[in-house]
Amino acid sequence: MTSNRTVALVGVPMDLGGGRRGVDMGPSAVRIAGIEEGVRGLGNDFVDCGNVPVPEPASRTPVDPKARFLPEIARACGELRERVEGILEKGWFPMVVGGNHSIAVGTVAALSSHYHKKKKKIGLIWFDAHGDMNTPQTTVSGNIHGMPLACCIGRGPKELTHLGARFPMVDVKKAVLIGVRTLDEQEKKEIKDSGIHVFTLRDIDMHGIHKVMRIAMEIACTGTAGFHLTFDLDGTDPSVAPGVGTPVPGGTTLRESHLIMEHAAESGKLLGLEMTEINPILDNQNATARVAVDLALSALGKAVL
Ligand SMILES: [Mn+2]
Repeated sequence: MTSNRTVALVGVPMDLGGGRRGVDMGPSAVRIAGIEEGVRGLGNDFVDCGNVPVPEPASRTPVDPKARFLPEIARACGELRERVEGILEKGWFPMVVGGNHSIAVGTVAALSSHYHKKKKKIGLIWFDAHGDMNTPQTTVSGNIHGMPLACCIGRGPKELTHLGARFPMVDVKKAVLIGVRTLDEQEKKEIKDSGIHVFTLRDIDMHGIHKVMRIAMEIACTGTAGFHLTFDLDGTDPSVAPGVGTPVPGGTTLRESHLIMEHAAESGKLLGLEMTEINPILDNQNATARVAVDLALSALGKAVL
């Protein structure tokens, strides 16, 4: 299957809002791993829109210990929103590469705003080992990369929850969290209280990723223009993707990860794709960026046959 569209890459070298340094090199690692050649090889056009400028953590002092670097992250996400909205207005397909997962707030703000203007909603599939459902009230670390899913469904600092033209950017009933296998105690309460759909690794083990994705896409696509897939590389097993900011054992296999992407491609409902938390410092010869490229190509329709 080829897709024959224009894929527009935006890098976000965001290293604010996480614990361990290095994910700012993710966009560069993905370019070096051959994203352009891969996308073109599927019959698409490719436009590299460059990187959104993000300040170096060392050049800034976090003010709020419960939401570290919030003003800087909100500014970068605002700029990302503008760029991705521009891409959508041209009819191009946005591929956003991070950077830590806080960048998803900007991408989702863009998609939500773009479709809101057309009087449509968007669905959201969030693939992750973690919940990303903390808020400044529940966080232990103060790291904003543990909060972006909460922000997308309207829970969190106003600077992030109100980045889009619509509030909440995504209705909680149209959002699905997949791959989760570690949660903070407070975060568990947030998840239950929010009513978000969650498929843990146990659910994937019990039912298979095929069934989980079919249900997830039905939730995210019913009554919406389609869905955004934001893929945290730490959702896959560390044996597959060792170079991630916060590795957690027991993730999806390489094949399960590809099947997620293949389902997304076959649905014809994928509005945007995001690959986050690639950390070349912790990686093995850029293996994680290469996996990220292969997975992204599957989401664009690359198939074995
Ligand atoms: Mn994440």
